[in-house]
Amino acid sequence: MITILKGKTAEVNIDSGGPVVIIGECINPTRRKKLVVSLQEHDFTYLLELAEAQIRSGADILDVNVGFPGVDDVSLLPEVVLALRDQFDIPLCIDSPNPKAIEAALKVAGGKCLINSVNGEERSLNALLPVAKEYGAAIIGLCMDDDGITHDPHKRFAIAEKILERAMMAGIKQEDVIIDPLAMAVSADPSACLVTLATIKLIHDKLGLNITQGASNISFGLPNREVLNSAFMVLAILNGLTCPIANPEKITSIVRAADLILGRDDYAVRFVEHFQSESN
Ligand code: THG
Repeated sequence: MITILKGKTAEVNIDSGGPVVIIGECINPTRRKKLVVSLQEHDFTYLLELAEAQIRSGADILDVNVGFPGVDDVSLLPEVVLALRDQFDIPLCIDSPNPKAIEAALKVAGGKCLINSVNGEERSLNALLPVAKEYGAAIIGLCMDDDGITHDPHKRFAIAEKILERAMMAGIKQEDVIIDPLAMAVSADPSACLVTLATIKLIHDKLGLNITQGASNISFGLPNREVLNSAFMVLAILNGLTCPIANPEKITSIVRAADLILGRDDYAVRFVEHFQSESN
């Protein structure tokens, strides 16, 4: 299954049998005070620096989230999208809990964006599927619904199936549905990672869809988070994760290694290139 996303002219293929595609997470005010302050002042210099640094480190797509307390995201999200569009030809992943902000951003974005995110709740499906169809966007579907988050992989899978079915009924192609199985903190629940890995495998094997997931959720509250995130990342890739949302500065090396090991990097071209460009 191939999901095609577009920037202004550039295309990125997320291929469920191909190399991993990295969605850069850093345009997100969580724990980035400097981004909040600069966005409040409508100064996009730091935002553009974050974009540039992530692209240099291996991001194929940029997640764009401007959520902070008091923000008017219906006006700010499209402004930020335009500033990024002006400077970079990279597909965007529009990340907001507010469907109105997502729609406002898609209106100005052009290309083919990814909506982050839809979930199995009726309210979410009804608000966002028509918007995705109208603007030709792909969607990320989170495996949660009106009953919350389940710890049964088969139930998470059933939610993924429901999102896919409803998306197709709304006229969205199946390759434009990417599933996020949800990853919870392993410090709070010893089986949290196993549930996610089992869900990934079910979705990969039975639906063949592309799969995304935040890289750092599992390690909340623990030391050496990067080691844990990396170990989980390679296991998730083996099970069918194809487009993680992560910090490219921290994740690209392990992703290139996993692709090489899994036979998705002929003659180690991308692996070698990555470490050559890192040492420059
Ligand atoms: N699924 C989907 N979308 C998501 C998430 C997900 N969007 C938001 C989030 N999770 C992914 N994005 C971020 C953005 C920033 C940070 C973490 C996740 C962050 N983290 C710490 C920091 O920088 O201090 C540490 C991260 C790091 O090691 O760099 O800022 O799960 N669909």
